[in-house]
Amino acid sequence: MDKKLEPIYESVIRGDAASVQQDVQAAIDAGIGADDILKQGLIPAMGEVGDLFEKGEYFVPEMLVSARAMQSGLELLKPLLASAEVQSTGKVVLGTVQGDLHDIGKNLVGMMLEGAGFELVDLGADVSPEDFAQAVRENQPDILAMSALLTTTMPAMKSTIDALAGAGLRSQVKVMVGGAPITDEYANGIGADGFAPDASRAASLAKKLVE
Ligand code: B1M
Repeated sequence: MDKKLEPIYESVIRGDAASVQQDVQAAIDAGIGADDILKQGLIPAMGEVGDLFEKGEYFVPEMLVSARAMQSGLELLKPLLASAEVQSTGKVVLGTVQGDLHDIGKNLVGMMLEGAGFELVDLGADVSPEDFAQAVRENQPDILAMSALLTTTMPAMKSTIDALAGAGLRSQVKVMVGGAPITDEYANGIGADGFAPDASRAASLAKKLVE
C-alpha cells in the first residue's frame, strides 16, 4: 500500500470521520487517483473492519462508526469517481420490505456494500414488491438486496420475488436477503440466491454473487 494511503486505512478502522476526510483530501492533493484511494485505502479498511466484526473484536456500534467514517471519505471521492468512470464492483438495489420501517441494519448493509465498491440504489424502508420490481426494471442492478426485521414482514420477501417473476425480471437479477429473523433455510425456501447474517457478510456474499 502507498505510504500516503496508510493514514486513511488506520482512520477508517478507528472510525475517525474527520481524520478520514483530512487523509483522503491529502491523498487527492498528493495526486493519488480516486480509484487507488478507494480500492487500496477505503475498501481494504472496511474489509478489515468486517474481519474484526466476524472475529467478535468489533461490534455493531464500532462497525457503524467505521462505516460512517468510510462514507465521509467516499463523499470526497464520489465526484472524482463519477468523472473517471471507474468500474464499480456491481450495482445493488437495496431496501427494507413492505410494512417494515426498520432501516438501521439495512443502512449498515448499504454502507458495507459501498465500502466494497458497489454502486447503491437505496429505496429506503417500507418498499412494496411492485416498487422493488420497478426499481429493478429501471436500474438493471446485478443484485436486489432486501432486509426485514419483523416476522410479520418476512413474507414480503417472497411476494417481491414473485413480483419479479411476474414482471419477467427474476432471471436478470440475483436476490439476497437478510435481517434478524431471516435464516439460510428461509432464504432457500423463498427462492432467494443468498442470505447473509450481518452487514459484513452481506458485502462478501454480494461480491460472490457477481463473480
Ligand atoms: Co422494532 N422490533 N418494532 N423498532 N426494533 C424489533 C426488530 C424487535 C425484535 C424488538 C423486540 O420485540 N424484541 C421486534 C420484532 C419482533 C419480531 O417480529 N420478531 C420489533 C417490533 C415488534 C417493532 C414494532 C412492531 C413495535 C410496535 O410498534 N409494537 C414496530 C414495527 C414498526 C414497523 O416496522 N412497521 C417497531 C418499531 C421500531 C422503531 C421504529 C422504534 C425502531 C426502528 C428505527 C429504525 O430502524 N429507523 C425499532 C428498533 C430500533 C428495534 C430494535 C430495538 C433494534 C433494531 C436494530 O436497528 N438493530 C429491535 C430489537 C433488537 O434487535 N434488539 C426491534 C441494529 C441493527 C444494526 O441490526 O437490523 O438486525 P439489524 O441488522 C443486522 C442484521 O440483521 C443484518 O445486518 C445488520 C448488521 O449486521 N441485516 C442484513 C439486516 N438487513 C440485512 C440485509 C441483508 C443482509 C444482512 O442482505 C440484503
